[in-house]
Amino acid sequence: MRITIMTGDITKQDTDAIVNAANSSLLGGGGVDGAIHRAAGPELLAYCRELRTTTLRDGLPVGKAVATPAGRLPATWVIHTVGPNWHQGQREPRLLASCFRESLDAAVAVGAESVSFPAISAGIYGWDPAEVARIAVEVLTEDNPAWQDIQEVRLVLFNDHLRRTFEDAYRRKVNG
Ligand code: AR6
Repeated sequence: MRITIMTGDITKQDTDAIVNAANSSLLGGGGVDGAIHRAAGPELLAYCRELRTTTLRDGLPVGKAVATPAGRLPATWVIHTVGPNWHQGQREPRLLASCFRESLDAAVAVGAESVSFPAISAGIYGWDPAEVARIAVEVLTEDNPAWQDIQEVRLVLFNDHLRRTFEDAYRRKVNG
């Protein structure tokens, strides 16, 4: 799995899947969630609403992920995951690690070979971006045979400062 760290807008990525930092309702919000729904068009919300009336009546729990088609986006799939909310006391690293892990599992399940991630929980949900970067890199460098068909993971950060934070975390990880 090749890991690319870049500055950019995740809604523009042409990877097979992009990950949405959603909330449990799956019915949209601000930040990257709002941007993804705006760019994808109403079809994406319709898929999410359908999940809420069928398999996810109580919403998507923190740390879980679910895939839907991506509407008008260049990607084929949107993988919605719910990061932990620091402001609500959800501060365990394993919850955020689970978002990255379950998103890759969901990508494999739909046959996606390339996946773009945003900095889950590093915005409205209030996590320290350096901690998000550390956890993301930790999971993405795991040698997990279940993810062997994934060729590329793109970490798509909204500004250069955040990109550097992720690059530093990656460098620290690979250099031991
Ligand atoms: N492309 C890439 N990254 C982006 C984009 C974009 N188009 N837009 C924002 N970001 P956030 P969270 C970055 O707040 O902290 C929503 O209301 C942003 O700069 O989107 O997990 C949901 O519905 C930040 O670095 O997600 C939830 O209620 C990162 O994406 C809640 O926010 C994540 O910030 C989730 O909060």
